[in-house]
Amino acid sequence: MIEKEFLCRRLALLKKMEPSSIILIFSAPVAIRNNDNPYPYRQNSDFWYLTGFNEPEAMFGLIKNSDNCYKSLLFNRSHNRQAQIWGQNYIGQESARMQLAVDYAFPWESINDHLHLFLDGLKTIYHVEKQYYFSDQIIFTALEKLRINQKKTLSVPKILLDWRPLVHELRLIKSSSEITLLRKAGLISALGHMRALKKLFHGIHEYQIEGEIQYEFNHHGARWTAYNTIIASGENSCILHYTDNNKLIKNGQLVLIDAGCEFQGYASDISRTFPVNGKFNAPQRFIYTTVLNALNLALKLYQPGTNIYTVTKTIIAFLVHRLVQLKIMQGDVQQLIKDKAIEQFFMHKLSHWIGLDVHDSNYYSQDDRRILQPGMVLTIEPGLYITTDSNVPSEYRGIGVRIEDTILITKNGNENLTSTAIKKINEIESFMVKRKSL
Ligand SMILES: [Mn+2]
Repeated sequence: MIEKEFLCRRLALLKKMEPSSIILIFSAPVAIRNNDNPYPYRQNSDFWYLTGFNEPEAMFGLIKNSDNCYKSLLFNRSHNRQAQIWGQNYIGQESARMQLAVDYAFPWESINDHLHLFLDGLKTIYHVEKQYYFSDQIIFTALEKLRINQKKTLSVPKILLDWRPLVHELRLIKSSSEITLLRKAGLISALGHMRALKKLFHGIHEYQIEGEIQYEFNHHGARWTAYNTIIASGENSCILHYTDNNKLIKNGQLVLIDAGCEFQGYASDISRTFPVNGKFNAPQRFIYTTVLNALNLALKLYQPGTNIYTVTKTIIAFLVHRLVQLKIMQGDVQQLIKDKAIEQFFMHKLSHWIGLDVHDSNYYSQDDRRILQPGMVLTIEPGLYITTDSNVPSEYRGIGVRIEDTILITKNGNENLTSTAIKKINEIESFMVKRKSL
């Protein structure tokens, strides 16, 4: 039987829906890597959140009739013995009704024949336009069928709304079972970084460290990464989404690692920056300490009642103040803050939500004034990236540092889900001395 939690989520969503409405959510299509060879399948997170169903070519619908009667609807692939032999074991309609607790289930290939009958007479359709080409086609076909028939017996819903504000609002606050999975994802990701630290030497390629991290994730039951791993040595660390990972790691460099696993659908996001030879030199140490202190300050500030905007303001003031002291920035601190001069060295956001997606609840991703409350999970990721062409004292050029943890907002503050990955300078340096005997 389906876990109760999926049913609770559907009920919570139904409460938010307009009377006389239907919400339509499509599963993700298979993505082709080359020729007939697909990428590993990953379900659409919203579809998963409401169904726990991992097949492509499916549509989940929730209907709220005007008399507050609720029904659920699924179109999915038919069970097929021939396909099963090739490893494609679709559950089909009969099992879907039981396993996924839906009232109606129809074969996917009949969606254009049947969907319009479920829209007939309702006032509102919730659909996200332009998410997938095929899903727009299906909705337009159904609406067209109703329009053609309108004069006879069928009637067309007049209102089209986006369901993301409703679903993403629910996803913003994690349940206790989601928190359990996020904790595990955080721990496994942290262990991946610890393995990277153990295996980091000059003379190997960045992708070899990527492989070590992948090994550790798999070893603990996390098959996939939550996003493409970044292993950026030396000045590559100043390229924010560097995923080439194909350069040789050299003595004396810092290596910026941004890697997190996906555990049972839930993401973690960690960045660490390590010195290849086991010791930070003076300029590396100044930059690293600045970023680490910024992270520690944010860890103190994040708690219920504040918001990302307020914490970010404090962190930027701290960074500017410190960079002026280091003579990396020049001028009046208040003026530099006003002019957003920090964007030359820190050009991304301090925090983002995380959950089923690494950038989670994306309908609310721009809303940094949202008041934090227990159950929200977000990252803290201050960074400083000083490109080789920066107009700063030469010893700082080519240094890029990001340190990132994933936290859960709790009743009294926050819980760091990724603290197992060490980040204090003395801890990193002594670990790297001892590691040969580990
Ligand atoms: Mn992040």
